[in-house]
Amino acid sequence: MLFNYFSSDSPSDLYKLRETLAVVNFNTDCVASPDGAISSGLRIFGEPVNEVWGIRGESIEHGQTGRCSWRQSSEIICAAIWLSADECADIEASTQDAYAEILATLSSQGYPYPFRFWNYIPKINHGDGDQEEYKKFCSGRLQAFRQTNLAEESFPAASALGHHTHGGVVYVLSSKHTGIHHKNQLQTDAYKYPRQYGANSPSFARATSITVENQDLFFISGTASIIGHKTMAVGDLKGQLDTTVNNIQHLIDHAKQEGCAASLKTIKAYIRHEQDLATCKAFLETRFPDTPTIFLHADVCRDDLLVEIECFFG
Ligand code: 3EB
Repeated sequence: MLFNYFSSDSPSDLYKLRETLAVVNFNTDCVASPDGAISSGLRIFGEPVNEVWGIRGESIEHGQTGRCSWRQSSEIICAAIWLSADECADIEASTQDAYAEILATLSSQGYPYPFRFWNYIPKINHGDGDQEEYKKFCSGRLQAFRQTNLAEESFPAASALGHHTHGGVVYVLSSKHTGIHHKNQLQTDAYKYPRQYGANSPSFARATSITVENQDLFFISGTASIIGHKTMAVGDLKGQLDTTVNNIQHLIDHAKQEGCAASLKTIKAYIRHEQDLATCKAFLETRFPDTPTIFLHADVCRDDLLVEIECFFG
């Protein structure tokens, strides 16, 4: 059984637990860490905790293939790869290489079906038009997916955010069996966004569900205030929160209709401006009072988006 929780214990203590699949940490540089933590480069608001993924009742094997670090249980692997600050200077080529390497590792380890990606890169909104870092990142990712013959319908759930340190990281959960990748009827599929959002569209599904050893898992991608392909409520935090949570609720209702039995376990909220923290916190505490939530300082990939929210159901 896959579980996710937030813990203030150190990554090395968390890895002493045999069930720990991955520890993602915050408030550190975005570089591979000797303690095995997946350092994100993001700053966390409030008490510093780590994001922990575990597999109940299993022991975890770990290793390194090329630049890719991984930990695996019988059914799920978590793999991570970092981009150095120098590599981030050419984010398109470096993203393509990193994705090619991580996808090759998932296959060679025997878990060829990625179901959830996280991407944290520096200066995500720097550059104009097609030269914006996020758009170049999207081009590199899409080229790697094409090269690996991963079709649009197989693009998994993802989040892509900017942090304020150097270097980048991609980490992924992947399985031996395929998941189901969901659309949101309220939003244009990201991989079909019109040309104005970049030469190569973002490659992700709005949500992915997968059943692993009889457990239903459901991952909602980083979700923002977008309806169709347009940003809604520009400059209006409350309006963006409403639209975002409405998008999330729509995905939850759709998953329930399809028979998904997973329940909401954790939320990660990414906030562009620190001064918006209190409002975001109050809003999510009202909407999801019983769900452990962390708030991270991050740049959202469209510069008019103030907040992005992702959810895990298990
Ligand atoms: C959006 O809906 C907002 O490029 O992997 C959300 C989740 C967003 C994932 C990605 C981007 C990504 O277009 C941005």
